[in-house]
Amino acid sequence: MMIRLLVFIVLVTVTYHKAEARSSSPHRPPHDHGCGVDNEWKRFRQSCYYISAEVMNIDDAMVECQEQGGALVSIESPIENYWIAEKLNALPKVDNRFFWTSGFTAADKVKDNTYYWIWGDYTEVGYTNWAPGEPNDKGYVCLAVNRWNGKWSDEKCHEKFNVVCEKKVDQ
Ligand SMILES: [Ca+2]
Repeated sequence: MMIRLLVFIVLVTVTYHKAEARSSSPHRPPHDHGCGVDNEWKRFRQSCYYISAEVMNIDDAMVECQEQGGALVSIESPIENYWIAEKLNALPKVDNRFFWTSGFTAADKVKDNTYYWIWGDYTEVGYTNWAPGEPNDKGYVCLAVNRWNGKWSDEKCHEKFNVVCEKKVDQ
């Protein structure tokens, strides 16, 4: 009788723990937060972010993000800007204070040829966080974010900076 009771308790315990393990990770393997397992992407809300260890110009930055499975970052809200700046700020050692984003300028040919800023997916830049006096450069310029305060600056696209990549989380 005692043995039967013990077997019953063990079975109930094992079943309970199995059910608990299933419910805590219904679809994904452990450590996968929607950004893939065992890589350097970090999750924030509905996006994953990757910060390159290497510096490069904007053309190489685009290729780097594509090879990593994403695209250059678009910063669309204060909270996203804050989160990114916090991550950049916490980096142990990088040479530059600027990091590339997907922002670039385009001329409105239909209107008066004035320039405005768009993100890599061709949506117009809405929320902005320009540093005082920015944007102020001429020619082929791209949008960089300052690691120390999250403020934006236009910088020559051929400059070599680290890169922030973004990819949307699969729903
Ligand atoms: Ca500038």
